[in-house]
Amino acid sequence: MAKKRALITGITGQDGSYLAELLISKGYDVYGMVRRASVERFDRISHIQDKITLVQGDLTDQSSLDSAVQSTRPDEVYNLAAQSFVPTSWNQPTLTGEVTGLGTTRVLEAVRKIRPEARFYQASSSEMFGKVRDVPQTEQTPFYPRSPYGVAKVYGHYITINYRESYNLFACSGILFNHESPRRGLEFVTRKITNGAAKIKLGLTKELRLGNLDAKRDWGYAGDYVEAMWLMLQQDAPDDFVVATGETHTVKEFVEAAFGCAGLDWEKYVVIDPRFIRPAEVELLIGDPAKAKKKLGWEPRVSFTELVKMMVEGDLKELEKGA
Ligand code: NAP
Ligand code: G4F
Repeated sequence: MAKKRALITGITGQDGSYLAELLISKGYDVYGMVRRASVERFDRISHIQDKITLVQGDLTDQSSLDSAVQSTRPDEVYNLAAQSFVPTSWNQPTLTGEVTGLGTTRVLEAVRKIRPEARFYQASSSEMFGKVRDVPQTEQTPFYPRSPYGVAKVYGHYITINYRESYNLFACSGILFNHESPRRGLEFVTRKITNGAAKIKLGLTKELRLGNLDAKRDWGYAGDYVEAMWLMLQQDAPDDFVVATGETHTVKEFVEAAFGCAGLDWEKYVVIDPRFIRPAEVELLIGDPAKAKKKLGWEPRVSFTELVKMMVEGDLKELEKGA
């Protein structure tokens, strides 16, 4: 049987790198879309670069997306590319709308016109629940986004459903709660904390400046979550799924656990800095993954404690290597 072909937008990101590894292990031909940059930053995929094929494209440019779909003829398209950092979405609200919102329509258009038989995955977000209407949040919970990023993701979610219903595309929206890993971007709170704790442990810095420690998040491991993306596209019919652990923790609990792993008392080092407080906050996220468990047979494997430990150890190792 011919090998399946998958196109991943956002392959240089955290999730793109784990998804590419997963699809390679399943025997796919993996194509990744990358943006042109003056200096290439393929750190997360350098270990698999000889096993994947990269094509150039940008979510703001329709013709590049058409070419990417035309040249790769994918059976599955995973749209992971986005302006994904919530605070930046207040500084660059129209760019966020263009990339994270309209970019989804552009990828869907390329699929509709050129490869309508391809299955499509949209990287939707628990940030869409914002000021939450239900606890825990399910596929039925109404959205109330609290950032330009959240608003753009709501658009991406509904345009995915609309293309499914209008054109009969096999299009799925995965509503994923926060997921982290040693490959998480340094500006996101978990990695900022584990990297900060590791630097303090190694004497490279003296403090860690953070914003709201009371916000609660449902944090899982990115390696587990990309399996749910793949499973969604293997079903008989397209559908939307919440992917979460069902557990929530405050940022403060994450800080305590991470500093604990490094053998440090966090209260001596963490400074609250108003610069990191957001104009509007998402106070509480906790997802109910019951549908994903029942229909996809998906369950998270890595616990909160294991995740924190994996990230602190990863940062210590990386910093010690660089020292
Ligand atoms: P990430 O590490 O920030 O990666 C984002 C990717 O998007 C990068 O590969 C980036 O490329 C690419 N990108 C940005 N703008 C682009 C553009 N204009 N054209 C083409 N590519 C562009 O994000 P992630 O954590 O892997 O998340 C993957 C997706 O899931 C995102 O859509 C995110 O919004 C969504 N999501 C994430 C979480 C989470 O907790 N991680 C939860 C729910 C949903 P460069 O390397 O060139 O910048
Ligand atoms: O790690 P964060 O920046 O992630 P956030 O805003 O929840 O967004 C992430 O998860 C979404 C899924 O719900 C994704 F869609 C999105 O792409 C991204 O991956 O912040 C988490 C919490 C916030 O409440 C924030 O106010 O941590 C709080 N926080 C406290 N101090 C901080 C800081 N966040 C950051 N980034 N930096 C701080 O210093």
